[in-house]
Amino acid sequence: MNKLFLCLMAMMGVLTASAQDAVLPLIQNAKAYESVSLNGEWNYIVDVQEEGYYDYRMNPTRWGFFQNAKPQRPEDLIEYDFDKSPTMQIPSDWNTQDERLFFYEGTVWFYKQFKIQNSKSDKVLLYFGAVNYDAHVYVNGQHVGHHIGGFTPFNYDVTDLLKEGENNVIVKVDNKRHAEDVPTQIFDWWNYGGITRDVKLVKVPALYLEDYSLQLEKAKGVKGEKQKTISFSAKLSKKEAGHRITVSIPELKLEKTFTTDAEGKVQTSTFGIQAKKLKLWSPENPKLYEVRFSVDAATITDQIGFRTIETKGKQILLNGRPVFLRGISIHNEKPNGGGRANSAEDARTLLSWAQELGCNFVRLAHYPHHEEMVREAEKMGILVWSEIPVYWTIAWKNPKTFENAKQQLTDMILRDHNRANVIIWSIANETPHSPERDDFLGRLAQYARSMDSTRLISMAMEVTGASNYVNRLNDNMNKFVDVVSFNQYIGWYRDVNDAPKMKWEIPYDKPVIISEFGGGARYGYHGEKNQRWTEEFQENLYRENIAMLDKIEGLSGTTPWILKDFRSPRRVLPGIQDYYNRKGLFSDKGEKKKAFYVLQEWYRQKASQASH
Ligand code: GCB
Repeated sequence: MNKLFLCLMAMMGVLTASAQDAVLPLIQNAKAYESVSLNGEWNYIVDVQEEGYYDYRMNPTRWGFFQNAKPQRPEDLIEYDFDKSPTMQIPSDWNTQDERLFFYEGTVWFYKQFKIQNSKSDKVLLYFGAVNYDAHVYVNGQHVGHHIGGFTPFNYDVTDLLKEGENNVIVKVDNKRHAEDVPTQIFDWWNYGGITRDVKLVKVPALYLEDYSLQLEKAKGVKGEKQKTISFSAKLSKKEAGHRITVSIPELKLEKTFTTDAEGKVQTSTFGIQAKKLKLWSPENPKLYEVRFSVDAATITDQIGFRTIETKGKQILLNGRPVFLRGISIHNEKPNGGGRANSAEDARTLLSWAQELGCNFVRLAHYPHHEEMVREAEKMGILVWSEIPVYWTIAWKNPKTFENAKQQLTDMILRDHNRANVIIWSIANETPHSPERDDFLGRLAQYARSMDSTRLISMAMEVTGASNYVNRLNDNMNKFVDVVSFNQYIGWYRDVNDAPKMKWEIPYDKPVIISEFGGGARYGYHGEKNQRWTEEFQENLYRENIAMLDKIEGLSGTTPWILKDFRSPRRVLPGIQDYYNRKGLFSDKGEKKKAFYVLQEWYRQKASQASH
């Protein structure tokens, strides 16, 4: 097959054998391996009409930009040139990097040239932390894969495509919205496009641990037990029996060896450890152990904490003791101004604000955040609710939409299932009730549970059964979730004076989380408490809501909306919103609004009453 034919096949979605082989399941703990960062300056071409992809008849073009062609003779016609195109820093979103692209939703091509010298590694994976939304990836002109979903990592085996000396990666990124996508066409946050998280080449051995899970077994009443049980499972990158996988925790003087079955797996196996030896992970003591995993001669390390999370009636039990989740919702936006947050430093700033507020919990809304948000939160002792963007009116009947949501859920779980602080997988937000939606979400919840039975499943529901002053939660999804969570906006989308009169009926014997409440205020705008958009209005709204919500039976936590003002195309009011949703307790520049102190005060009280 000649190269042009291969390229055409790739363009038409007919992947070549090598390209198809390149798509690999997500590697567990990519951080643990030696890697070469491809972050930094990438050239980019804004391609409004996808000239680099289709010809004028909408067939695959023979001028495909992925070829990075250069004129060979003076008469050659080539109408693009990556080397002469502008550059932007990767990772980033294009909207805040180039002012022409602030509102742009479409295709941008990215190009990075890099050198490989004396590379000695058995296998090389090209790893993307996230690309929003639709990405075609090419290495040295060869299509290696197509990925959809803007917030989850993915990787390809590019070992055979790389060569000594100069190489290039080209990524076609498209963030146009479609009704069948996840999220769908309408959502209340900025559709930041681009290669928004780190890109790297990860060097792995020929045989490596594709996935592993190490955690404390869920057991009622762990308190007082003499022996605790740890469970381990693993999967190699090849289906080969007889390989030895050793798990060791030097600090605990613990070492166990397991042998893989014909599938290359270690099925869930358990072993005991003396209870008094093991320090459990908790917000008060976020203890992480260094754990070494060896496959044959190769060893990687991870930092792992041990804790249990379960529910009992209307309580959430962390390490066997009831916990009240003093939370806040967060978007994965930079702490100062808009733009996608993309570093551990951004994560630390956002999380330190949450801690100052008195939080022991964050809802990472409405999609999987940067891995560092989860890892930093784990080190800081902050529990996490992690979510996929099944948001509002998803195309419930479309099987591809279901597969897409399922894939995003899979990759979210795969990436973070060894993080002790992640306690809730959320499968949706504010979805309209219908039999199709129930079927979709029911299957998704069951799938999430089959992937990870050790954590709690939830989703942010809506209150639908409201009569005058009685709010009744009535959602068929109740039977699939461990924690009943719902959003409510008394004081913002409904009169705040209703708050003292409201009665809440939650007819389920399950813990309750109020996954959203809040209202907007522009920082520095002051007035009476009934003057919308003032800090005083928002402050009063928080006071009234807290008084009302605190009375809900089984209330196990809240994650008010939201830590910081965030960009949204829905929020256009000049002088007030200016394309920001103003429900933040911090302004977009990180200034505290008055309502911050109201919530902080309540959380202080809650903390002083709590065992966690
Ligand atoms: C909601 C959504 C959230 C919005 C928020 C609002 O219920 O879940 O994504 O941003 O309301 O500000 O209206």
